[in-house]
Amino acid sequence: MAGSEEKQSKAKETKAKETKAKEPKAKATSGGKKKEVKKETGLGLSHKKDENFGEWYSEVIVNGEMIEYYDISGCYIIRPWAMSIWETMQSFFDPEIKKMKIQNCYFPLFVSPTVLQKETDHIEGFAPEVAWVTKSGESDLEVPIAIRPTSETVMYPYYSKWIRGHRDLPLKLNQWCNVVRWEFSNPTPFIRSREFLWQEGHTAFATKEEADAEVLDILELYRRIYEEFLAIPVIKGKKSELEKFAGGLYTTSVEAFIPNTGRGVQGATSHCLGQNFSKMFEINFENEKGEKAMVWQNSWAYSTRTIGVMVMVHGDDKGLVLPPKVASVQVIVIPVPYKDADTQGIFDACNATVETLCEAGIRASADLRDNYSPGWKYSHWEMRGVPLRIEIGPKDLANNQVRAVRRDNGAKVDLPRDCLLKKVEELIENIQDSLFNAAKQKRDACIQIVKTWDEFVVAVSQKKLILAPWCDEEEVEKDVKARTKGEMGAAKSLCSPLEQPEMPEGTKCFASGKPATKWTYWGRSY
Ligand code: 87F
Repeated sequence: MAGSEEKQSKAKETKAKETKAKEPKAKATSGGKKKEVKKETGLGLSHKKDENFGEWYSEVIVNGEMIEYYDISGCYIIRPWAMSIWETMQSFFDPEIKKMKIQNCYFPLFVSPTVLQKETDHIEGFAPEVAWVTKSGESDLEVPIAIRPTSETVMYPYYSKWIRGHRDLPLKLNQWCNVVRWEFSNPTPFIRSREFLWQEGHTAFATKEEADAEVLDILELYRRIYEEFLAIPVIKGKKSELEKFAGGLYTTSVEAFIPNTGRGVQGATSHCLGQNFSKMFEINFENEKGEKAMVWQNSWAYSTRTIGVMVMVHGDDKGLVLPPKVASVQVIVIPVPYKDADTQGIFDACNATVETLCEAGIRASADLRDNYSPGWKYSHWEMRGVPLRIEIGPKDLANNQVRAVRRDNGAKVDLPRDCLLKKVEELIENIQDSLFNAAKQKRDACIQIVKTWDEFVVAVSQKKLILAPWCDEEEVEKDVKARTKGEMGAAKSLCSPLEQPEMPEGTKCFASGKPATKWTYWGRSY
């Protein structure tokens, strides 16, 4: 997470209009908006992704039935269509961490002020974002109670109690929960909301080596969530001193990029906390030699932000585009009956198709509603991003085939019913791969290598994802931020990729002219 200084300046910062997801004041539907794309079906989006990204995003998550706006700014209803995506990611991540012997637990939502403020260093910059309960009914609470923005201070007093000797280590806990951060800048559903869902892992080890290894194991799981499930390319890297979690030793992250806005987005973080918290919370143990030692700790999290990044990267002017691996409906089967066609025969074929697919583990369903036309249903399921549509009409019935239409590229293909399952499996796999490849190609096209300050300034104005040789000095990063400050927000370091390109002898820092020590990604960010 961003350093404290960054947090404070963020609260004041105004972001450019183009990235803003509009907060509707009264009614959150698209009613009354422009009707450019809307056809006779009454569905469709009134804003285009390339023309007004912020409005497009707001509209697509509402019309795609992921989000309903709520009457508290920065808070959103996560509807089943989005929640199921969260659950799919959970059902990958949870067993993976259990294989690593990490156990689930649940700590309370409320934090007493003494505990919260125990850790003054890291809380200082975040204090404005902490929400407090001050009343019960009409009476003031004797002591106000904070709502967790993260759980270090909630959990670590108990780590101190539970860890006594080396046999109590490692202690590896995770919780799936909500957290509240009262953000003041530009709330955006999923991306920056005042309440969000996440998992937070908190682990304690006897040695730094074990902690270091886990940081990277978790980071790899985060990469897999993005790349294998959400079909989004990410960069694994290390945060700068300015951008790391101030309470920790070092921070690693996976960074995604939104080409439309030219902004980087921190996808998930895995921190090595070192011994900062064990000192503060007295998390000590007796080691094998009978000496008193302090534990080494990590903490790591990914949140519902993942879903927002997915929408921003893959969505198009027809609505959501869901990668098959996270779509709760992978195949939607739609009957296309004509006046004198064998309607019952078509419906039976639809049901049989769904059954064949579901039996093989494909998430398929038929839309047999008789109060909507096939055309309306096409738009409806396109808006919701279902990866593959199967249409069955009289001609298909006669030819013992179905028509398959891909959501990602609109390609249509007739599939003989006797090899339907195999073909659909291939298509689904192909769609997943194509989405990733298309996203990677688009992201890579935005990467610009710069060597000098002048090139950097141009690249920032062109909304690039900048890779530059850097001297890795905090003062220089502060200077970069100050010199690029504007109404679109300053450029900052995103991460230094773990896989470093070669650095030729004598390479200079793009910003200071001093000797460069590492390649670092830079850009504006969410
Ligand atoms: C907001 C208010 C109070 C971020 C905050 O990244 C405290 C905080 O500590 C705060 N916003 N952070 C940093 C969170 C660090 C860390 N916690 C566990 C993670 C991963 C999961």
